[in-house]
Amino acid sequence: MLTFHSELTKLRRARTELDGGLLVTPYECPERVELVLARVLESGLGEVREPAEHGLAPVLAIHDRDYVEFLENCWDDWVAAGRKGEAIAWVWPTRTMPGRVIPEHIDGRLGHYALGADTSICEGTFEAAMASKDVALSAVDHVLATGQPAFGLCRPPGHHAAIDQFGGYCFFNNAAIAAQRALAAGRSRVAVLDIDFHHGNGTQQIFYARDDVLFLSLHGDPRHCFPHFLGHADETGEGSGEGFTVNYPMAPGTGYATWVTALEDAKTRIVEAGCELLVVSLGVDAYEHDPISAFRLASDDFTDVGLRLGQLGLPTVFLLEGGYAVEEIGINAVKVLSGFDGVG
Ligand code: SP5
Ligand code: ZN
Repeated sequence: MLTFHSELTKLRRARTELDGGLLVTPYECPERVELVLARVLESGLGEVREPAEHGLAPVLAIHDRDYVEFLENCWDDWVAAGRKGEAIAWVWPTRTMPGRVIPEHIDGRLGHYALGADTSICEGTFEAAMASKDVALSAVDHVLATGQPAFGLCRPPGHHAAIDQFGGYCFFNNAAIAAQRALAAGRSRVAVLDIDFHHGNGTQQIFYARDDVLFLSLHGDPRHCFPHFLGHADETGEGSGEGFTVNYPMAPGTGYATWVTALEDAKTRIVEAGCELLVVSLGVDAYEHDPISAFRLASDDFTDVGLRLGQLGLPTVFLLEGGYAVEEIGINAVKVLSGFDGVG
């Protein structure tokens, strides 16, 4: 399987993440890319290619222009306001203070466009997010052109990014951008299967009222797990999208036997909906030793995941999402890909 990778994805190196009341070094770091790339190369998965530059048009097919402009200018605006640290949101519209007017001050704008305080914006964030979506677009273009699978080594990840919100380490929703690309290329229905430990709230919101994208997510129950406010089983889509969102929230501590039952149910629904292309939001943070997650998948389970996804027989693009147990992130991601290729 081909891998698409860009060094430009490493342009974001945030120094701070608010975690448990402390400012820690972010879990989502550029070393993740190096670890996955090293494993791709040493496993002989296949050729590694640079993505093309795809510009902003495919981003604007998913995200609002004012949001994209906010991301492009946020760091400069923050510096111009005389701030010393990284840009972290700290005041929000809330249930009692709905926020009808987008603020002009950077502090208010950050709260408007952020869904949480886990993700700081630093120099290079916009450029890295641009490279990440280019990786996703070149990977899906390869699948569309050849029918062969591809892996987009995306970073920063994308599935928490909504139409006009960033957070959960995500800025542009790479999976949504790729799915939209497949529709634009003539596919009539696409599945986005999200196996990251965290619910893909952004992807769900983007496609919630649509029937051309089937979104399915296996994740930690939001009663206990980030992002906490979306991803319940009774969220099934709205309007013509009714039935095209499928959530499998599972308790912290869930192991592979339960998890794979959800995966098989998701596969059945993908077949029943007649999806013509599969986008896999490939987080590997369901791994038992992931530092911020709570499922108990073992390393070898990831090979089986790939094998089971391969059974669908669909043109498939894998896009990296989360996965933070540094050393194992490359091993586990490549296990899924090798399992899919039938060489696991
Ligand atoms: C793409 C992706 O996987 N995003 C996940 C974002 C999660 N951010 C909040 C993490 C909270 C971690 N708290 C863990 C406490 C252990 N020190
Ligand atoms: Zn995750």
